[in-house]
Order: sequence, then C-alpha cells, then structure tokens
Amino acid sequence: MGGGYVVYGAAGSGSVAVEAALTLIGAPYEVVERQTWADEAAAEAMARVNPMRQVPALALPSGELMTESAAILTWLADSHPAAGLAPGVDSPLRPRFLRWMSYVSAQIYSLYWVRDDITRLAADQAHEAVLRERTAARIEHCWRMMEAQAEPAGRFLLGEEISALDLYVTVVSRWGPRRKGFYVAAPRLGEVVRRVDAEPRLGDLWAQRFPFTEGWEG
Ligand SMILES: N[C@@H](CCC(=O)N[C@@H](CS)C(=O)NCC(=O)O)C(=O)O
Repeated sequence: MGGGYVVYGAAGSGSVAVEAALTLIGAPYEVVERQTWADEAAAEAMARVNPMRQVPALALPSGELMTESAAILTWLADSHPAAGLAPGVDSPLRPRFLRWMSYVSAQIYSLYWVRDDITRLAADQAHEAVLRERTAARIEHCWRMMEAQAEPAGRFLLGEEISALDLYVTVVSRWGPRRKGFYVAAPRLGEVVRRVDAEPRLGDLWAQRFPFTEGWEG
C-alpha cells in the first residue's frame, strides 16, 4: 500500500464521502472494494476488517483502523488542516460542525441499516412496505429539521469553503428516497449539495464512484 491510506468502501456508499475528503486533501489512498450489502461473501470479507461488516473503514498509515464515517471524516479533516475541511477546535463553528456530523450519522445514516435490507426488521412482506415508507418519512423529517436549524453560513454549510460536513450531507442525500424529495424538504441544503456535486476537484471521483446516471435524483 506504499504507506498511504486504505479505504474499504463501495461505489455509491458512505465511503465515497471519505474518498472525496481524501481527494480534496490530496493524500494518496487505495480503495478496497467491498460491496457489503450485495452478498454474504462480500460481507464476510469485510468482517475480517470490520466485524460490523460495514464500509467505510479506513486503514491509517500507522496501521490503526478506523470505522464510523463521521469519525473518519472528522479525523481526516483535523489531521490535514491545510485542506480546510473542518473548523479548528477553537473556531466558533466547531460546535456546529460536530453537531451536524453526528446528526447525519446517528439520525439519518443509521436508518439505512434497515432500508438496505428491510427483511432485517420486517415481519413479512406487507410490513416491508410499511417500514420502507416510515423510514423514508423519518429521513425526510430529519432533513427538514436540519434545514430549519443549520442555516448555511455561506456558499457551503460552514462558510465559503467546502467542508467535510458538506461532503457527508451530499453523499447521504443521494440515497433513497433520493434527491428530489431532499430538495423539497431542505431547499437551502439542496443548493449546497448541488454546489458540492458540481465541485470541479471532485468531478472524476463522482464519475467513477457515484455517477450521475439518468434519473439519479429520483
Ligand atoms: N455507522 C456506520 C454505518 C456504515 C454503514 O451502514 N455502511 C453500509 C454501506 S453505506 C454497509 O456497509 N452496510 C452493510 C451492513 O450494515 O450490513 C458509519 O457511519 O460508517
């Protein structure tokens, strides 16, 4: 691996936010593709790295392994301050950054454990539809709450420069029920994520790892 970072991830997954952060940082990294939700073999292979069988995981050059997307993004931003991806610990924007990083992870991302395999909680097929609908409603509600309370401080959530929080919201808001509903629930956040979608430094990454295929907005 040549002393760089190793991202255990999958196209279209939360690892793409981590890959985006590493791209903006300009740090060398390698991706080990593990589409954990696709089949048992992929989940088993991931379990040998992260017993939670989830991506993203980040192997640091030191050998330490990190899991949990919000922690990884925060750590990367803090470890590479020149990239300006997070307010410093003394910044008045730091509480806001930490609050919304945790919020996206705990309130929204965690619901995809249910949505990615609805049979985990659904008692039967009819119940699957109910769970799909209720988790979608909860996700929409959470975006509405964030929209009402996290007024963008500039072109991006924390000011004029893109941050790890912008990357996180951008990637998570692309998942089902996808962007069209998100734009309605959170129009100001919608403007921000469109800017992140259009960020020239991320054009190649989006094309390879989370492409804007026809109908991607839902
Ligand atoms: N809390 C974890 C959640 C990670 C997660 O749910 N990853 C999904 C892909 S986006 C996954 O690997 N799911 C497989 C599973 O949970 O079995 C994080 O924030 O990193």
